[in-house]
Amino acid sequence: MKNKILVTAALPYANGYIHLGHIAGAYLPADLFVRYKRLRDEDIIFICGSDEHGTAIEISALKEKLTPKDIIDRYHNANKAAFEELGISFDIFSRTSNEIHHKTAQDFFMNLYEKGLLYTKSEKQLYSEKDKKFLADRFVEGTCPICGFEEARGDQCESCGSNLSPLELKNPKSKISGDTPIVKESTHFYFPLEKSQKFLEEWIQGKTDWKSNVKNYCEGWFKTGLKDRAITRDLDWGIKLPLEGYEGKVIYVWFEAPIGYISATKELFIGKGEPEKWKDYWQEKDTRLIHFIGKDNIIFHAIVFPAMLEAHGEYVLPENVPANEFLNFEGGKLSKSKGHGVLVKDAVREFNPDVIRYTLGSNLPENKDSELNNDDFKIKNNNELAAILGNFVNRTIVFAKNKFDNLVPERGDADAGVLEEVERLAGVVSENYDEYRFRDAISSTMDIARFANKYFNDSEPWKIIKSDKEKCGSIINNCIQICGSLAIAIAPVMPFTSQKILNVLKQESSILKWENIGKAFVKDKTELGDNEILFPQIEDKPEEKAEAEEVKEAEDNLIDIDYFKKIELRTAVILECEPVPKSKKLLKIIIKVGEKKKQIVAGIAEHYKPEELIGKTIVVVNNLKKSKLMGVESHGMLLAAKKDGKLKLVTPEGEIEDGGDVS
Ligand code: B3M
Ligand code: ZN
Repeated sequence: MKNKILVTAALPYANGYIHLGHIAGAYLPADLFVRYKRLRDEDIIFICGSDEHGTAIEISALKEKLTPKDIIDRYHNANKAAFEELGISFDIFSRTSNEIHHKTAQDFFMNLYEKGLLYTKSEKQLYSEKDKKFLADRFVEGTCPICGFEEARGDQCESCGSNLSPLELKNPKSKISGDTPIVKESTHFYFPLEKSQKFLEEWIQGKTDWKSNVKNYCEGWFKTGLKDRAITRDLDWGIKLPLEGYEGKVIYVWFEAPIGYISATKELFIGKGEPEKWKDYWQEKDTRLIHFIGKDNIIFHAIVFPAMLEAHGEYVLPENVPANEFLNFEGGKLSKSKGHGVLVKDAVREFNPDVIRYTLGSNLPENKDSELNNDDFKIKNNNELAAILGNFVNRTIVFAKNKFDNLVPERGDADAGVLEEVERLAGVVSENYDEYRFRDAISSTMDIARFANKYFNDSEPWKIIKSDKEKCGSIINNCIQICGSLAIAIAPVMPFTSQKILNVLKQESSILKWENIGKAFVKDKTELGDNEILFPQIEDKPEEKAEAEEVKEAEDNLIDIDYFKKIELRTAVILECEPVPKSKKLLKIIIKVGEKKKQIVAGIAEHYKPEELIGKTIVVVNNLKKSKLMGVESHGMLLAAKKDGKLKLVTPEGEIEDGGDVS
């Protein structure tokens, strides 16, 4: 039996809209991993939800003159919808305001309390007489004692990333009223993190497969020495302490939020009618618990929560915490708390969700911060998705439609090794997914499409069809099978496109199993569905286009129509053609332009054989001054189009006599 896999992605605060930085930090890598593992038939669940307590929520409510409940409802629903539109496939997206979570978190707290692991301590806290309350965490702002940033929050400095306590801030001010707080004593419960250090250090040392950014970060904490942490706060909004005599206190948000992963798992299985089954995932010791997070949450997921789970004793500890760094957008940090960034809800209106997933996935900040520009979506769509993947699927389907009556041609036995190669390439993709290298997983996925295009080009079915239709059918069958394999291989990163390919191939979703990659599962004579351009070109927006054109005009030295009219373009028919002696590139060509015969020399010998050209109608510049190329006279110039080193003659569509005016 395979081990169960329990994947969590950080619970986003329900006080703002999810942006692309969050997606690149935690949700997309988690979704890639989960979707890949599902294709491998693993027993895996994917847990997330909104983090709905803490001062972050209360502050947003104050700012907007709403209640915390208004705030969390608005953002929970909006974020849930945005995740769905982007194809982030949680098994559940729960919320920490649910009763089941309050109960689970209180039970967890009581478990530690009853074991005598927690202790109380009276401590100095900031208190605002004007606001009549203790100013916990984000209720205070002031100057960071480490880097001098003037808007550091009471819990953390956004500028240098240091974790802080309100008392450490210089010039503290209330976020509510701007009042300068006084210092007053308050009693809180503490979790003995200092005692856990030895255990945690040894435990993390054994994690040889953790990413170095995560391990280094933890080691930094161990060097400074872990300190006990207060796990209660003087606040109204939050999970009440389940103990008499502590009214007005709630459980600290960072203590209860990770427990939200457990509560959400319970809720998931209650919904499935198996209320005890959550235990199989949290309490079976072979479960692989994996937390996907951004780097600012490492301390809580790699140190504090494991220490809590260890202290509780009945839970598995994370096998891995593959945290990502930050994604910068157009040179600036994407940060929800400063209200700057690209929101998922807006991005999905503008771009195909798979294009967003692919573009972000190719730029994941896996080992260091990464950079994204708005143009990247267009560039990735046009230059990679459309040019490589979309192109291959399209040319295959169009060929089958036009030449094989829209049916999958018979399999035959041409090029038996191609599907094996596809399978081998998919093996590389697998390794990357298994080892949390998602950027590599995505680029190695594209290698399959690159290979597919090369196969199409090299086998030249458009030529073979003239001499051997059966063999051509066999080649196209291979290409169709590769389309099928691609639908599976791209499914983790581009689930919507995967489905579109399956629709054209008339395949059920049950075919989506990794083991089917490289198999010929599309049956002969299957009638193909409607072809759809998978990745339409993304054009510049009108204003960008106008700007680009202006720039181009200045650069290009544009000509006016009269200038163009001086060039006499005519149709001509090729009568004779031969290589120019000692030249690799030049052909000597005799053409007829209406009544006149003339000789031209053209540099197309590497692209056309002389005999292929005879009889072709082409377009020539008819009024070019005479020139000599390798000693041979030329009285004109033919037109040809060039792309990626390939050259094709410009020819008029349909029948037209030589000597015709081209304008
Ligand atoms: N809500 C922090 C954040 O949104 C926090 C994560 C909780 S994970 C248990 O970045
Ligand atoms: Zn700082």
